[in-house]
Amino acid sequence: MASNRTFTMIKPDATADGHTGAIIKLIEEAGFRIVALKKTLLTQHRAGEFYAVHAERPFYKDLCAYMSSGPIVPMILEKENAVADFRKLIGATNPANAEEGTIRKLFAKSMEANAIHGSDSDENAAIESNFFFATTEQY
Ligand code: RTP
Ligand code: MG
Repeated sequence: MASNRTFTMIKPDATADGHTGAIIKLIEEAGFRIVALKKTLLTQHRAGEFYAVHAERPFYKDLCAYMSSGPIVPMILEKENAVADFRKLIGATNPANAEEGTIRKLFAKSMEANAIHGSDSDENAAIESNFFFATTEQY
């Protein structure tokens, strides 16, 4: 059975450009309930832990530098079929391939600075939620 929660974070390009409110509005209008939310900074080391699955990829070092370059807004979201529906809402990794109306089509600047993250599985949604939020913050 699919879990009803996913994890997201608004990335540094989008917070720097003042898109945080607009992105949260789209998320709520799409029917997601915000379970947990904060604004925080990742160190390069902690960004590396978050994206450890990509450690061997050529873009990993740049990704960690970018993800620690400014504030991020991590959130836990709730909705039926949350993981898949949220990936649809954000669109393709490369904004050039993202569908009209998706968050990345609207706000992403490049393949790397692509405005927002969305978990790719129920298992990773739980791991990523616990990376940023204590159990007592996930209500
Ligand atoms: P995310 O994990 O952030 O939701 O993105 P995703 O699943 O759509 O893409 P993924 O393959 O997991 O890549 C993670 C993030 O790494 C950056 N990236 N840069 N320069 C490149 O070729 C490249 N490829 C990926 C992006 O910020 C991507 O979201
Ligand atoms: Mg991913």
